[in-house]
Amino acid sequence: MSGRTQGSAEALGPGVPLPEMGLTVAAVARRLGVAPATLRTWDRRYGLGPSQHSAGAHRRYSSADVERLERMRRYVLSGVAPAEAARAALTEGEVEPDAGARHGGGQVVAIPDGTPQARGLARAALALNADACRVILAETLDRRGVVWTWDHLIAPVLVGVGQRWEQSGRGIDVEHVLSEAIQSELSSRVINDNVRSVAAVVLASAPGENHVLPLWALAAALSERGVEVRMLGARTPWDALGQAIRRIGPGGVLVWSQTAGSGDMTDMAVLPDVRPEPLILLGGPGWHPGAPPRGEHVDDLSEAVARLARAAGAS
Ligand code: B12
Repeated sequence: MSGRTQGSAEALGPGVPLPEMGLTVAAVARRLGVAPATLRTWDRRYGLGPSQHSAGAHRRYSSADVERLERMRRYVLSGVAPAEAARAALTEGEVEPDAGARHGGGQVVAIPDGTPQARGLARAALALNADACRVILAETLDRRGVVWTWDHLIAPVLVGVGQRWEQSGRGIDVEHVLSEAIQSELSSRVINDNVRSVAAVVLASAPGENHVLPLWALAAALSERGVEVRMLGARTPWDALGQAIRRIGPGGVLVWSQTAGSGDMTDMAVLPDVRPEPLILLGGPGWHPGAPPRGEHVDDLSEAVARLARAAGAS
C-alpha cells in the first residue's frame, strides 16, 4: 500500500520501514553507518547475519535482523566489548549475570552481577561520555521500561560509582556526567499529556536533600502508566510541600531522603490535613529511625509506583 520501491527504501536511513523482501548487506551497511565488511564479520563471528534463507546468492536482512544489528552497533559504540554486545543483541539484553566476567579486567567500577548494559554504562560514565550514557539508557528504557531499567541498569551503576567515590575519593566528575544523563533521559519521559489518573502525584526531596534521581525514576515510571506527576525537585521545605498539597489536592505524595542530613521527620507534622487525604510515602535510606508523624516508609521503586498509581486512581 505504500508504493515504496525497494531502491528508495534502501536509500533511506533508520526509522524507515523495511521492504518485505528485506535488505542487502550494502543497504544495511548504509542504514547503520558501518562498513559491509564489519557486517560480514559480525555475521561470521557472532551469528548476527540475515535470518532469511533464500535460494539466490544474496541473503537478505529482515527488520528483526536489522533491529538486532542496530542494538549491536549501539552497544559497541558505547564501549561494550563486541562479544558481549553480540550476546546482548542476540538475546535482547537477557544475558546471564557473569557472561562478560572475562572482559572485566580493566573495569574500574565494581558492579556485581552487572549486565553488559550496566558495564557499558559504567564504562561510558568513566570515559565522561554523556552521549554514550544516554544511548544506553534510552535503548534500555525503550525496550524494558522504567522500573526494569532503574533496578537492573541505573541503580547498580549508581551504587558502584558511589562506592568508588567512597573508597577512593575519585569520580565526582563521573557521578556528575552519569547523573545528568540519567536525569535528562528520565525527565524527557515525563509527559503529562496522556494522563489517565484521577488525581496527580507530588514528588519532592526532603529539605536540604540534593539527591533527586529516584524521584525522576518514579516520575517517569508513573508517567508511563498515565499518572499525572508534579515534580517539586530538590530541597523542598515542608511548608512549601504543604502549600503544594493544598493547591494540587494530590492522590499521593512521595518525599525522598538520600542522606541522613535530610532525614529528620519531626517537621513533617506541619503538612496540612486535607480531604481527601493523600497517600504520603517516605522513600530513601536517609530517614532517621522511628515512626514518621505522617505517612509510611516504602522500600523500592516498583512498590512505590504501584501504591502511588493506585492512590492517584490510575486505571
Ligand atoms: C548520584 C549521586 C550524587 C549526585 C546527585 C545527582 C542528583 N541529581 O540526584 C551528586 C553528584 C550531585 C551527588 C552529590 C553528593 N553526594 Co551523592 N551520591 C550519588 C549516588 C551515586 C546515587 C544516588 C542515588 O540516586 N541513589 C539511589 C539508589 C541507587 O541508591 P539507594 O538509595 O542506596 O537505594 C536503596 C534504597 O533506597 C532502595 N531504592 C532504590 N531505588 C529506589 C527508588 C524508590 C522510589 C524507593 C522508594 C526506594 C529505592 O533500594 C536500595 C537498596 O536498599 C550515591 C551512591 C548510592 N549508593 O546511592 C551517592 C551518595 C548518596 N552521595 C553521597 C555524598 C556524601 C554526596 C556529597 C555530600 C559528596 C559527594 N559525593 O559529592 C554530595 C552532596 C550533595 C549535596 N550538596 O547535598 C553519599 C552519602 C553518604 C551518606 N550515607 O550520607 C553516597 C551514598 C555516596 C557514598 N557511597 O558515600 N551525589
